[in-house]
Amino acid sequence: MNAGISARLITTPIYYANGPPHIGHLYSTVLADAFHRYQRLLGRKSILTTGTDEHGSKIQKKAMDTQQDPRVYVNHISSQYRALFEECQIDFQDFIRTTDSSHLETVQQTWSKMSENGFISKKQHSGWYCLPDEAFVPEDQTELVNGNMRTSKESGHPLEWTEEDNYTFSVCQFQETIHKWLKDNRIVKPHLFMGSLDSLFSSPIPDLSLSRPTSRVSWGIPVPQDPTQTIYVWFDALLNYLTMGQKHNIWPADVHVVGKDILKFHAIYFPAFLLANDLALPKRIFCHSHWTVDHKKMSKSLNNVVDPRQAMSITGPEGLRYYLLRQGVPGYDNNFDEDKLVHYFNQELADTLGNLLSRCTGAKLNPEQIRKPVNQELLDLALLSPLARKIVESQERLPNQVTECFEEFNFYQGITAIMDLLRATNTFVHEEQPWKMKDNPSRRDLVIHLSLESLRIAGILLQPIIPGISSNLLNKLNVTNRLWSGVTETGKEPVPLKMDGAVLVQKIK
Ligand code: ME8
Repeated sequence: MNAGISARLITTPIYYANGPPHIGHLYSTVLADAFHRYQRLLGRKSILTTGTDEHGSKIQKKAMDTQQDPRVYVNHISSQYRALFEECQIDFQDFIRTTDSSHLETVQQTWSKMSENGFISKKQHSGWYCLPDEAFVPEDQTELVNGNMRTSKESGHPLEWTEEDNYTFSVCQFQETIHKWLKDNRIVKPHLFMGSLDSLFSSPIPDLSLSRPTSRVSWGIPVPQDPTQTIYVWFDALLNYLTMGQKHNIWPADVHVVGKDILKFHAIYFPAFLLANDLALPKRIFCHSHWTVDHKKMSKSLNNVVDPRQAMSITGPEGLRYYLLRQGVPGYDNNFDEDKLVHYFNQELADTLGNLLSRCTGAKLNPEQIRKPVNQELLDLALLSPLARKIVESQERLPNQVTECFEEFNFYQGITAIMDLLRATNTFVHEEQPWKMKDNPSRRDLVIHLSLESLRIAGILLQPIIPGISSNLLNKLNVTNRLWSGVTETGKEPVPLKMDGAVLVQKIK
Protein backbone atom coordinates (compact mmCIF):
# COMPACT_ATOMS: atom_id res chain seq x y z
CA MET A 1 0.00 0.00 0.00
CA ASN A 2 1.43 3.38 -0.77
CA ALA A 3 0.97 6.42 1.37
CA GLY A 4 -0.80 8.32 -1.45
CA ILE A 5 0.81 11.72 -1.80
CA SER A 6 -2.07 13.84 -0.73
CA ALA A 7 -4.94 11.39 -0.09
CA ARG A 8 -6.11 11.11 3.47
CA LEU A 9 -7.98 8.29 5.13
CA ILE A 10 -10.40 9.32 7.86
CA THR A 11 -12.36 6.66 9.70
CA THR A 12 -15.21 6.36 12.17
CA PRO A 13 -15.55 3.40 14.51
CA ILE A 14 -17.63 0.64 12.99
CA TYR A 15 -20.81 0.26 14.98
CA TYR A 16 -22.06 -2.92 16.61
CA ALA A 17 -24.98 -4.21 14.62
CA ASN A 18 -26.77 -5.19 17.82
CA GLY A 19 -29.28 -2.37 17.97
CA PRO A 20 -30.32 0.79 16.18
CA PRO A 21 -28.00 3.82 16.09
CA HIS A 22 -28.20 6.38 18.89
CA ILE A 23 -27.02 9.93 19.22
CA GLY A 24 -23.52 8.87 20.38
CA HIS A 25 -22.96 6.84 17.22
CA LEU A 26 -24.08 9.74 15.10
CA TYR A 27 -21.75 12.07 17.01
CA SER A 28 -18.62 10.01 16.22
CA THR A 29 -19.68 9.97 12.59
CA VAL A 30 -20.55 13.67 12.33
CA LEU A 31 -17.21 14.64 13.91
CA ALA A 32 -15.35 12.55 11.35
CA ASP A 33 -17.52 13.87 8.52
CA ALA A 34 -16.99 17.51 9.46
CA PHE A 35 -13.23 16.96 9.49
CA HIS A 36 -13.36 15.10 6.17
CA ARG A 37 -15.46 17.82 4.52
CA TYR A 38 -13.05 20.42 5.84
CA GLN A 39 -10.12 18.48 4.26
CA ARG A 40 -11.92 18.42 0.93
CA LEU A 41 -12.57 22.16 1.11
CA LEU A 42 -8.84 22.62 1.59
CA GLY A 43 -8.53 20.94 -1.79
CA ARG A 44 -7.21 17.65 -0.40
CA LYS A 45 -8.29 14.22 -1.44
CA SER A 46 -9.94 12.65 1.55
CA ILE A 47 -11.65 9.30 1.94
CA LEU A 48 -14.10 8.83 4.81
CA THR A 49 -15.04 5.31 5.80
CA THR A 50 -17.64 4.07 8.23
CA GLY A 51 -19.58 0.86 8.64
CA THR A 52 -20.88 -1.84 10.93
CA ASP A 53 -19.23 -4.39 13.19
CA GLU A 54 -21.34 -7.47 12.65
CA HIS A 55 -19.70 -10.49 14.28
CA GLY A 56 -19.26 -11.83 17.79
CA SER A 57 -21.14 -13.37 20.65
CA LYS A 58 -23.09 -10.21 21.47
CA ILE A 59 -24.68 -10.12 18.04
CA GLN A 60 -25.06 -13.89 17.91
CA LYS A 61 -26.98 -13.74 21.19
CA LYS A 62 -29.13 -10.82 20.07
CA ALA A 63 -30.09 -12.62 16.84
CA MET A 64 -30.91 -15.76 18.83
CA ASP A 65 -33.00 -13.82 21.34
CA THR A 66 -35.05 -12.35 18.53
CA GLN A 67 -35.18 -15.72 16.74
CA GLN A 68 -33.52 -14.45 13.63
CA ASP A 69 -30.74 -15.71 11.48
CA PRO A 70 -27.73 -13.53 12.40
CA ARG A 71 -27.20 -12.58 8.77
CA VAL A 72 -30.77 -11.37 8.40
CA TYR A 73 -30.52 -9.55 11.71
CA VAL A 74 -27.29 -7.68 10.84
CA ASN A 75 -28.57 -6.81 7.38
CA HIS A 76 -31.46 -5.06 8.98
CA ILE A 77 -29.41 -3.15 11.59
CA SER A 78 -26.62 -2.23 9.18
CA SER A 79 -29.14 -0.72 6.78
CA GLN A 80 -30.43 1.48 9.61
CA TYR A 81 -26.95 2.94 10.15
CA ARG A 82 -26.43 3.49 6.46
CA ALA A 83 -29.81 5.19 6.04
CA LEU A 84 -29.24 7.46 9.04
CA PHE A 85 -25.80 8.51 7.81
CA GLU A 86 -27.11 9.21 4.34
CA GLU A 87 -29.93 11.29 5.74
CA CYS A 88 -27.48 13.25 7.87
CA GLN A 89 -25.36 14.05 4.83
CA ILE A 90 -22.39 11.97 5.94
CA ASP A 91 -20.14 12.14 2.90
CA PHE A 92 -18.67 8.64 3.28
CA GLN A 93 -16.90 7.07 0.33
CA ASP A 94 -17.19 3.56 1.70
CA PHE A 95 -19.35 1.70 4.17
CA ILE A 96 -17.67 -1.47 5.37
CA ARG A 97 -19.53 -4.41 6.84
CA THR A 98 -17.35 -6.95 8.60
CA THR A 99 -19.41 -9.65 6.88
CA ASP A 100 -18.07 -8.45 3.49
CA SER A 101 -16.00 -11.13 1.77
CA SER A 102 -13.13 -8.69 1.04
CA HIS A 103 -12.85 -8.04 4.76
CA LEU A 104 -12.86 -11.76 5.58
CA GLU A 105 -9.88 -12.14 3.24
CA THR A 106 -7.93 -9.30 4.93
CA VAL A 107 -8.59 -10.72 8.38
CA GLN A 108 -7.60 -14.28 7.48
CA GLN A 109 -4.51 -13.18 5.55
CA THR A 110 -3.38 -10.95 8.41
CA TRP A 111 -3.97 -13.76 10.87
CA SER A 112 -1.99 -16.25 8.76
CA LYS A 113 0.93 -13.86 8.42
CA MET A 114 1.03 -13.17 12.16
CA SER A 115 0.77 -16.86 12.89
CA GLU A 116 3.59 -17.74 10.46
CA ASN A 117 5.75 -15.07 12.08
CA GLY A 118 5.17 -16.62 15.48
CA PHE A 119 3.04 -13.86 16.99
CA ILE A 120 0.03 -16.08 17.67
CA SER A 121 0.06 -19.22 19.79
CA LYS A 122 -2.64 -21.56 21.13
CA LYS A 123 -3.03 -21.69 24.90
CA GLN A 124 -5.44 -22.47 27.69
CA HIS A 125 -6.92 -19.11 28.59
CA SER A 126 -8.94 -18.38 31.66
CA GLY A 127 -10.27 -15.14 33.00
CA TRP A 128 -13.23 -12.86 33.54
CA TYR A 129 -15.06 -12.28 30.27
CA CYS A 130 -17.32 -9.30 29.71
CA LEU A 131 -19.91 -10.03 27.04
CA PRO A 132 -21.22 -6.46 26.59
CA ASP A 133 -17.65 -5.18 26.11
CA GLU A 134 -16.51 -8.31 24.21
CA ALA A 135 -13.27 -8.42 26.22
CA PHE A 136 -11.45 -10.29 28.97
CA VAL A 137 -10.96 -8.08 32.02
CA PRO A 138 -7.84 -8.48 34.23
CA GLU A 139 -8.61 -9.51 37.83
CA ASP A 140 -7.43 -6.17 39.29
CA GLN A 141 -9.87 -4.31 37.05
CA THR A 142 -12.87 -6.21 38.42
CA GLU A 143 -14.92 -5.71 41.55
CA LEU A 144 -17.59 -7.55 43.49
CA VAL A 145 -20.96 -5.84 43.57
CA ASN A 146 -23.69 -6.77 46.07
CA GLY A 147 -21.33 -9.42 47.44
CA ASN A 148 -21.80 -11.88 44.59
CA MET A 149 -21.72 -10.26 41.16
CA ARG A 150 -18.34 -9.56 39.60
CA THR A 151 -18.29 -6.55 37.29
CA SER A 152 -15.82 -4.58 35.22
CA LYS A 153 -14.63 -1.49 37.14
CA GLU A 154 -14.33 0.42 33.86
CA SER A 155 -17.71 -0.25 32.27
CA GLY A 156 -19.72 -1.63 35.22
CA HIS A 157 -20.85 -4.56 33.06
CA PRO A 158 -21.16 -8.08 34.55
CA LEU A 159 -18.42 -10.67 34.01
CA GLU A 160 -18.38 -14.42 33.71
CA TRP A 161 -15.48 -16.73 34.52
CA THR A 162 -14.35 -18.40 31.33
CA GLU A 163 -11.84 -21.19 30.72
CA GLU A 164 -11.14 -22.20 27.19
CA ASP A 165 -8.51 -22.93 24.58
CA ASN A 166 -7.73 -19.97 22.43
CA TYR A 167 -5.10 -18.34 20.38
CA THR A 168 -3.31 -15.53 22.15
CA PHE A 169 -1.15 -12.65 21.14
CA SER A 170 1.58 -11.19 23.30
CA VAL A 171 0.99 -7.44 23.40
CA CYS A 172 3.71 -6.63 25.91
CA GLN A 173 6.51 -7.24 23.39
CA PHE A 174 5.33 -4.06 21.61
CA GLN A 175 4.38 -2.16 24.73
CA GLU A 176 7.42 0.10 24.97
CA THR A 177 7.47 0.91 21.26
CA ILE A 178 3.80 1.83 21.32
CA HIS A 179 4.04 3.97 24.43
CA LYS A 180 7.00 5.87 23.02
CA TRP A 181 5.25 6.34 19.66
CA LEU A 182 2.14 7.69 21.38
CA LYS A 183 4.11 10.08 23.57
CA ASP A 184 6.71 11.28 21.07
CA ASN A 185 4.19 12.02 18.34
CA ARG A 186 1.27 13.13 20.49
CA ILE A 187 -0.90 10.72 18.52
CA VAL A 188 -3.92 10.87 20.81
CA LYS A 189 -5.91 14.10 20.67
CA PRO A 190 -7.10 15.82 22.80
CA HIS A 191 -3.99 15.12 24.83
CA LEU A 192 -5.91 14.79 28.09
CA PHE A 193 -6.99 11.27 27.04
CA MET A 194 -3.35 10.11 27.26
CA GLY A 195 -3.74 10.01 31.03
CA SER A 196 -6.01 6.96 30.90
CA LEU A 197 -3.55 5.18 28.61
CA ASP A 198 -0.39 6.02 30.57
CA SER A 199 -1.72 4.07 33.53
CA LEU A 200 -2.20 0.97 31.35
CA PHE A 201 1.45 1.11 30.32
CA SER A 202 2.66 1.19 33.92
CA SER A 203 2.67 -2.64 34.17
CA PRO A 204 3.03 -5.43 31.60
CA ILE A 205 0.00 -5.53 29.35
CA PRO A 206 -1.60 -9.00 29.57
CA ASP A 207 -1.73 -11.26 26.53
CA LEU A 208 -4.74 -10.73 24.34
CA SER A 209 -6.94 -13.68 23.52
CA LEU A 210 -7.49 -13.56 19.75
CA SER A 211 -10.07 -16.30 19.29
CA ARG A 212 -13.05 -18.03 20.87
CA PRO A 213 -14.02 -21.70 20.61
CA THR A 214 -16.50 -22.07 17.78
CA SER A 215 -18.69 -24.06 20.16
CA ARG A 216 -19.27 -20.77 22.04
CA VAL A 217 -19.03 -18.23 19.26
CA SER A 218 -19.78 -19.40 15.77
CA TRP A 219 -20.90 -16.07 14.30
CA GLY A 220 -17.57 -14.76 13.10
CA ILE A 221 -14.59 -15.35 10.87
CA PRO A 222 -13.05 -18.84 11.28
CA VAL A 223 -9.39 -19.09 12.25
CA PRO A 224 -7.53 -20.20 9.10
CA GLN A 225 -6.87 -23.95 9.24
CA ASP A 226 -8.64 -24.37 12.58
CA PRO A 227 -12.42 -24.42 12.26
CA THR A 228 -12.75 -25.11 16.00
CA GLN A 229 -11.88 -21.46 16.67
CA THR A 230 -13.54 -18.18 15.67
CA ILE A 231 -11.50 -14.98 15.40
CA TYR A 232 -12.04 -12.51 18.25
CA VAL A 233 -14.44 -9.78 17.22
CA TRP A 234 -12.08 -6.92 18.11
CA PHE A 235 -9.29 -8.33 15.92
CA ASP A 236 -11.84 -8.66 13.14
CA ALA A 237 -13.28 -5.17 13.75
CA LEU A 238 -10.02 -3.23 14.03
CA LEU A 239 -8.79 -4.71 10.78
CA ASN A 240 -11.68 -3.00 8.99
CA TYR A 241 -9.34 -0.02 8.68
CA LEU A 242 -6.81 -2.16 6.86
CA THR A 243 -9.45 -3.56 4.49
CA MET A 244 -10.47 0.00 3.68
CA GLY A 245 -6.87 1.25 3.43
CA GLN A 246 -5.99 -1.55 1.00
CA LYS A 247 -9.07 -0.94 -1.10
CA HIS A 248 -8.41 2.80 -1.39
CA ASN A 249 -4.64 2.42 -1.51
CA ILE A 250 -3.97 4.77 1.42
CA TRP A 251 -2.00 3.83 4.52
CA PRO A 252 -1.71 4.71 7.31
CA ALA A 253 -4.92 6.49 8.19
CA ASP A 254 -4.72 10.18 8.84
CA VAL A 255 -7.13 10.00 11.70
CA HIS A 256 -9.21 7.37 13.42
CA VAL A 257 -12.11 9.03 15.26
CA VAL A 258 -13.09 6.99 18.33
CA GLY A 259 -15.03 7.33 21.56
CA LYS A 260 -13.15 7.21 24.87
CA ASP A 261 -14.58 3.76 25.64
CA ILE A 262 -12.65 2.21 22.75
CA LEU A 263 -9.47 4.26 22.89
CA LYS A 264 -7.46 1.40 24.41
CA PHE A 265 -8.29 -0.87 21.47
CA HIS A 266 -7.16 1.75 18.97
CA ALA A 267 -4.13 3.11 20.79
CA ILE A 268 -2.69 -0.18 22.09
CA TYR A 269 -4.05 -3.34 20.44
CA PHE A 270 -4.44 -2.02 16.91
CA PRO A 271 -0.90 -0.57 16.77
CA ALA A 272 0.39 -3.88 18.15
CA PHE A 273 -1.32 -5.76 15.29
CA LEU A 274 0.16 -3.30 12.80
CA LEU A 275 3.66 -3.64 14.25
CA ALA A 276 3.37 -7.42 14.04
CA ASN A 277 2.62 -6.94 10.34
CA ASP A 278 5.31 -4.33 9.64
CA LEU A 279 2.65 -1.79 8.78
CA ALA A 280 2.84 1.94 9.44
CA LEU A 281 1.04 3.28 12.50
CA PRO A 282 -1.81 5.83 12.28
CA LYS A 283 -1.00 9.52 12.24
CA ARG A 284 -3.66 10.56 14.69
CA ILE A 285 -6.31 9.06 16.95
CA PHE A 286 -8.99 11.57 17.75
CA CYS A 287 -10.89 10.67 20.88
CA HIS A 288 -14.17 12.12 22.10
CA SER A 289 -16.21 11.86 25.26
CA HIS A 290 -19.78 10.75 25.64
CA TRP A 291 -23.22 12.26 25.47
CA THR A 292 -25.18 11.87 28.67
CA VAL A 293 -28.85 12.33 29.45
CA ASP A 294 -29.73 14.11 32.71
CA HIS A 295 -25.98 13.82 33.31
CA LYS A 296 -26.28 10.03 33.34
CA LYS A 297 -24.72 7.57 30.95
CA MET A 298 -27.10 6.59 28.14
CA SER A 299 -28.08 2.97 28.49
CA LYS A 300 -30.84 0.68 27.38
CA SER A 301 -31.50 -0.40 30.97
CA LEU A 302 -32.10 3.22 32.04
CA ASN A 303 -34.27 3.63 28.97
CA ASN A 304 -32.71 7.02 28.28
CA VAL A 305 -31.07 6.38 24.92
CA VAL A 306 -31.54 9.33 22.57
CA ASP A 307 -32.87 8.29 19.19
CA PRO A 308 -31.43 10.56 16.48
CA ARG A 309 -34.67 10.24 14.53
CA GLN A 310 -36.64 11.77 17.37
CA ALA A 311 -34.21 14.73 17.47
CA MET A 312 -34.33 15.03 13.68
CA SER A 313 -38.11 15.16 13.74
CA ILE A 314 -37.71 18.48 15.59
CA THR A 315 -34.89 20.24 13.76
CA GLY A 316 -34.19 18.06 10.74
CA PRO A 317 -30.78 16.44 10.19
CA GLU A 318 -28.93 19.71 9.65
CA GLY A 319 -30.20 21.11 12.93
CA LEU A 320 -29.04 17.98 14.72
CA ARG A 321 -25.60 18.07 13.10
CA TYR A 322 -25.34 21.72 14.10
CA TYR A 323 -26.32 20.98 17.68
CA LEU A 324 -23.92 18.06 18.11
CA LEU A 325 -20.97 20.05 16.80
CA ARG A 326 -22.03 23.31 18.45
CA GLN A 327 -22.50 21.92 21.92
CA GLY A 328 -20.16 18.94 21.80
CA VAL A 329 -16.83 19.64 23.47
CA PRO A 330 -14.82 16.55 22.57
CA GLY A 331 -12.73 16.43 25.76
CA TYR A 332 -15.70 16.37 28.12
CA ASP A 333 -19.00 14.58 28.49
CA ASN A 334 -21.87 16.62 27.09
CA ASN A 335 -25.43 16.50 28.26
CA PHE A 336 -28.02 16.05 25.53
CA ASP A 337 -30.80 18.58 25.95
CA GLU A 338 -33.73 18.88 23.56
CA ASP A 339 -34.43 22.48 24.65
CA LYS A 340 -30.89 23.45 23.69
CA LEU A 341 -31.26 21.67 20.38
CA VAL A 342 -34.22 23.92 19.59
CA HIS A 343 -32.55 26.96 21.14
CA TYR A 344 -29.43 26.78 18.97
CA PHE A 345 -31.50 26.11 15.90
CA ASN A 346 -33.81 29.06 16.43
CA GLN A 347 -31.36 31.56 17.87
CA GLU A 348 -28.35 30.89 15.72
CA LEU A 349 -29.47 29.29 12.48
CA ALA A 350 -32.86 30.99 12.08
CA ASP A 351 -32.50 34.32 13.92
CA THR A 352 -28.83 35.08 13.42
CA LEU A 353 -27.96 33.49 10.08
CA GLY A 354 -31.35 33.33 8.33
CA ASN A 355 -32.46 36.72 9.54
CA LEU A 356 -29.31 38.49 8.39
CA LEU A 357 -29.78 37.02 4.94
CA SER A 358 -33.39 38.08 4.65
CA ARG A 359 -32.59 41.56 5.98
CA CYS A 360 -29.97 42.42 3.42
CA THR A 361 -31.48 40.68 0.43
CA GLY A 362 -35.01 42.08 0.80
CA ALA A 363 -36.37 43.69 -2.38
CA LYS A 364 -36.82 47.06 -0.68
CA LEU A 365 -33.32 47.37 0.65
CA ASN A 366 -31.61 45.65 -2.23
CA PRO A 367 -33.88 46.38 -5.23
CA GLU A 368 -31.23 45.40 -7.79
CA GLN A 369 -30.84 42.03 -6.05
CA ILE A 370 -27.10 42.08 -6.35
CA ARG A 371 -23.99 41.53 -4.34
CA LYS A 372 -21.46 44.15 -5.30
CA PRO A 373 -18.05 45.27 -4.14
CA VAL A 374 -17.68 48.80 -2.84
CA ASN A 375 -15.12 51.47 -3.51
CA GLN A 376 -11.87 50.90 -1.70
CA GLU A 377 -12.04 54.41 -0.23
CA LEU A 378 -15.30 53.51 1.40
CA LEU A 379 -13.66 50.56 2.99
CA ASP A 380 -10.85 52.68 4.28
CA LEU A 381 -10.92 51.78 7.91
CA ALA A 382 -10.59 55.41 8.99
CA LEU A 383 -13.97 56.17 7.43
CA LEU A 384 -15.76 53.37 9.15
CA SER A 385 -17.64 53.40 12.39
CA PRO A 386 -16.09 51.39 15.24
CA LEU A 387 -18.61 48.60 14.71
CA ALA A 388 -17.97 48.47 10.95
CA ARG A 389 -14.26 48.39 11.63
CA LYS A 390 -14.76 45.52 14.03
CA ILE A 391 -16.67 43.63 11.35
CA VAL A 392 -14.06 44.17 8.66
CA GLU A 393 -11.35 43.07 11.08
CA SER A 394 -13.18 39.97 12.17
CA GLN A 395 -14.02 39.08 8.56
CA GLU A 396 -10.28 39.15 7.91
CA ARG A 397 -9.38 37.23 11.04
CA LEU A 398 -12.13 34.61 10.97
CA PRO A 399 -10.83 32.17 8.33
CA ASN A 400 -7.55 31.57 10.17
CA GLN A 401 -9.31 31.41 13.49
CA VAL A 402 -11.78 28.79 12.24
CA THR A 403 -9.01 26.85 10.51
CA GLU A 404 -7.11 26.56 13.79
CA CYS A 405 -10.22 25.24 15.54
CA PHE A 406 -11.24 22.79 12.81
CA GLU A 407 -7.69 21.39 12.59
CA GLU A 408 -8.11 20.25 16.20
CA PHE A 409 -11.74 19.11 15.84
CA ASN A 410 -12.78 22.03 18.03
CA PHE A 411 -15.80 22.63 15.87
CA TYR A 412 -17.71 24.24 18.73
CA GLN A 413 -15.11 27.01 18.98
CA GLY A 414 -15.08 27.61 15.24
CA ILE A 415 -18.87 27.83 15.15
CA THR A 416 -18.89 30.28 18.05
CA ALA A 417 -16.47 32.55 16.20
CA ILE A 418 -18.62 32.42 13.04
CA MET A 419 -21.76 33.21 15.03
CA ASP A 420 -19.99 36.12 16.76
CA LEU A 421 -19.35 37.69 13.38
CA LEU A 422 -22.93 37.14 12.24
CA ARG A 423 -24.31 38.56 15.46
CA ALA A 424 -22.07 41.63 15.22
CA THR A 425 -23.19 42.08 11.61
CA ASN A 426 -26.85 41.94 12.65
CA THR A 427 -26.18 44.59 15.29
CA PHE A 428 -24.38 46.68 12.67
CA VAL A 429 -27.37 46.53 10.31
CA HIS A 430 -29.69 47.31 13.19
CA GLU A 431 -27.69 50.37 14.21
CA GLU A 432 -26.98 51.68 10.74
CA GLN A 433 -30.60 51.30 9.58
CA PRO A 434 -29.67 51.14 5.88
CA TRP A 435 -33.36 51.27 4.92
CA LYS A 436 -33.25 54.93 6.01
CA MET A 437 -30.27 55.75 3.78
CA LYS A 438 -32.04 56.76 0.60
CA ASP A 439 -29.98 59.95 0.55
CA ASN A 440 -26.75 58.21 1.20
CA PRO A 441 -26.64 55.31 -1.26
CA SER A 442 -22.91 54.72 -0.95
CA ARG A 443 -23.20 54.28 2.79
CA ARG A 444 -26.16 51.96 2.25
CA ASP A 445 -24.15 49.97 -0.29
CA LEU A 446 -21.37 49.67 2.25
CA VAL A 447 -23.69 48.29 4.91
CA ILE A 448 -25.18 45.77 2.46
CA HIS A 449 -21.76 44.83 1.15
CA LEU A 450 -20.32 44.16 4.59
CA SER A 451 -23.39 42.16 5.59
CA LEU A 452 -23.32 40.01 2.47
CA GLU A 453 -19.59 39.49 2.94
CA SER A 454 -20.20 38.21 6.48
CA LEU A 455 -22.78 35.82 5.05
CA ARG A 456 -20.53 34.66 2.22
CA ILE A 457 -17.64 34.00 4.59
CA ALA A 458 -19.90 32.25 7.11
CA GLY A 459 -21.48 30.19 4.31
CA ILE A 460 -18.08 28.89 3.18
CA LEU A 461 -16.80 28.17 6.69
CA LEU A 462 -20.00 26.45 7.81
CA GLN A 463 -19.98 23.92 4.97
CA PRO A 464 -18.38 21.14 7.05
CA ILE A 465 -20.98 21.67 9.79
CA ILE A 466 -24.27 22.21 7.94
CA PRO A 467 -23.58 21.28 4.34
CA GLY A 468 -27.18 21.62 3.16
CA ILE A 469 -27.97 25.01 4.67
CA SER A 470 -24.57 26.36 3.62
CA SER A 471 -25.09 25.18 0.08
CA ASN A 472 -28.51 26.87 -0.07
CA LEU A 473 -27.04 30.05 1.33
CA LEU A 474 -24.14 30.10 -1.13
CA ASN A 475 -26.56 29.35 -3.99
CA LYS A 476 -28.70 32.32 -3.04
CA LEU A 477 -25.63 34.53 -2.79
CA ASN A 478 -24.43 33.09 -6.09
CA VAL A 479 -20.98 32.24 -4.74
CA THR A 480 -19.00 30.13 -7.18
CA ASN A 481 -15.68 29.59 -5.40
CA ARG A 482 -16.65 27.71 -2.25
CA LEU A 483 -13.24 26.33 -1.37
CA TRP A 484 -11.54 27.34 1.86
CA SER A 485 -9.08 29.42 -0.16
CA GLY A 486 -11.99 31.23 -1.82
CA VAL A 487 -12.99 32.80 1.44
CA THR A 488 -10.66 35.75 0.86
CA GLU A 489 -12.01 36.34 -2.65
CA THR A 490 -14.34 39.25 -2.20
CA GLY A 491 -14.92 39.55 -5.93
CA LYS A 492 -14.42 42.56 -8.15
CA GLU A 493 -17.61 42.47 -10.18
CA PRO A 494 -21.24 42.77 -9.10
CA VAL A 495 -22.96 39.39 -8.90
CA PRO A 496 -26.73 38.93 -9.23
CA LEU A 497 -28.29 37.22 -6.23
CA LYS A 498 -30.26 34.04 -6.86
CA MET A 499 -32.92 34.37 -4.24
CA ASP A 500 -35.38 31.57 -4.84
CA GLY A 501 -38.12 32.74 -2.52
CA ALA A 502 -37.52 29.91 -0.03
CA VAL A 503 -36.70 30.76 3.57
CA LEU A 504 -33.16 29.65 4.46
CA VAL A 505 -34.00 28.36 7.94
CA GLN A 506 -37.58 28.03 9.13
CA LYS A 507 -37.83 28.80 12.83
CA ILE A 508 -39.34 26.09 15.04
CA LYS A 509 -42.45 27.18 16.89
O1 ME8 B 1 -17.60 -0.02 20.31
N1 ME8 B 1 -21.73 9.35 23.43
O2 ME8 B 1 -19.25 -0.12 18.74
P1 ME8 B 1 -20.43 0.67 19.47
C1 ME8 B 1 -20.87 9.52 22.41
N2 ME8 B 1 -17.99 -1.97 17.41
N3 ME8 B 1 -20.43 8.51 21.66
C2 ME8 B 1 -20.83 7.29 21.95
C3 ME8 B 1 -21.71 7.01 23.01
C4 ME8 B 1 -22.18 8.12 23.76
N4 ME8 B 1 -23.03 8.00 24.75
N5 ME8 B 1 -21.93 5.69 23.04
C5 ME8 B 1 -21.21 5.16 22.02
C6 ME8 B 1 -18.05 -0.44 19.26
N6 ME8 B 1 -20.56 6.12 21.37
C7 ME8 B 1 -17.19 -1.27 18.34
C8 ME8 B 1 -16.20 -0.38 17.64
S1 ME8 B 1 -14.20 0.05 15.93
C9 ME8 B 1 -13.05 -0.89 15.15
C10 ME8 B 1 -15.26 -1.08 16.72
C11 ME8 B 1 -19.69 6.03 20.20
O3 ME8 B 1 -21.55 0.58 18.54
C12 ME8 B 1 -18.28 5.84 20.64
O4 ME8 B 1 -17.43 6.44 19.68
O5 ME8 B 1 -20.62 0.16 20.85
C13 ME8 B 1 -18.10 4.39 20.48
O6 ME8 B 1 -16.80 4.16 20.46
C14 ME8 B 1 -18.83 4.19 19.16
O7 ME8 B 1 -20.03 4.93 19.40
C15 ME8 B 1 -19.12 2.79 18.72
O8 ME8 B 1 -19.92 2.15 19.62
